[in-house]
Amino acid sequence: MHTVGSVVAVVPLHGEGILPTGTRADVFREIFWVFLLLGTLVGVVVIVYMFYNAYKYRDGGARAGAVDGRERGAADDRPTLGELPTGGGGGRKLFLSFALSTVIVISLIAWTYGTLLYVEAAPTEQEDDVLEIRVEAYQFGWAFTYPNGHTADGTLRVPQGETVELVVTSRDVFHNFGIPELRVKADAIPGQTTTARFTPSETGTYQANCYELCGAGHSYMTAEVVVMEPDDYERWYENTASNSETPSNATTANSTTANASASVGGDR
Ligand SMILES: [Cu+2]
Repeated sequence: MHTVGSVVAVVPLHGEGILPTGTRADVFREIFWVFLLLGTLVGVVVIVYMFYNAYKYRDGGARAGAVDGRERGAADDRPTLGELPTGGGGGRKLFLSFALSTVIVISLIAWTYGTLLYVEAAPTEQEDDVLEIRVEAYQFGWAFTYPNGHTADGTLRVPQGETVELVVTSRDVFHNFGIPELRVKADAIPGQTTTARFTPSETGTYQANCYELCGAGHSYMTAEVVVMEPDDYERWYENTASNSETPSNATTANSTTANASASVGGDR
C-alpha cells in the first residue's frame, strides 16, 4: 500500500526545487495555477497600462489649438495627426517589453517541459507494487480486466492510495480513455497498448469518458470509476475470482465480456 507521501519521498530531486511534486493530479493542478496566476498578472499589467495611457492622452478639448502646434500645453509629446508615435525613450520601452516577454515565455517553456518530463518519467515504484488493469475500448463502452482474470464492463474499481497502471487498447476504432478528475488520459488504439498511471488519493465515484470521436455512441461511452477503501477493495477483489460483472442494461454485454476474457487469455 503506497501513499502519496511515499511517492514524493522517492523523488527527493524535486522535493525543494521549483518543479512540482506529487501525483499527476497535483502536478497538473500546479501547472494550471501557475499559468492562471501569470496570465492574470500579465493581463492586469497590460490593461492597467492601456487605461493609464488612454487617460493620460485623453482629448482635453484643446484640439483646435493643437493644430498649429503652439498651444499643446501639458501633453506636448502627443503625436499630431499623421505622425507615427515613436513610443518615446529611444526604444527603451520596446526593448524592455520584448526582454520581459522573452524571459517570461522562455522560463515558462523550460518549467513546463521539466514538469512534463517529471510526469512522464519512468515509474518510481517497483513493478510488483503496481496494480495493472487492462482497459479495452469498444463501440461503445469499456471493459476492464484485472490481474486475476476478472472482467467488468462499465465499472472500474481501484483501491485508494495504490498506484494503478492502466494498459489501454481498443477492439475496433480509435478511442481515448480519460478520467478528468483524476487527470488520467490514454489513447485506445487497436493493435497497440498505451499505459497510464495514477494514484487515487480520495475515495469516491468518478466518471470516465471517451475523448476520441469514435461514432454515434461516442458521447454515451462512459464508465464509472470507483475508488474504494483498500480493505473494501481487497474484500471485493477476493470475491471476484474470475466471474464477470455485466451491466444491467446493456444487451450486448454478454458477448463483449466473453470477447474480453478470450482475448486476455490469448495475450498473456
Ligand atoms: Cu470511443
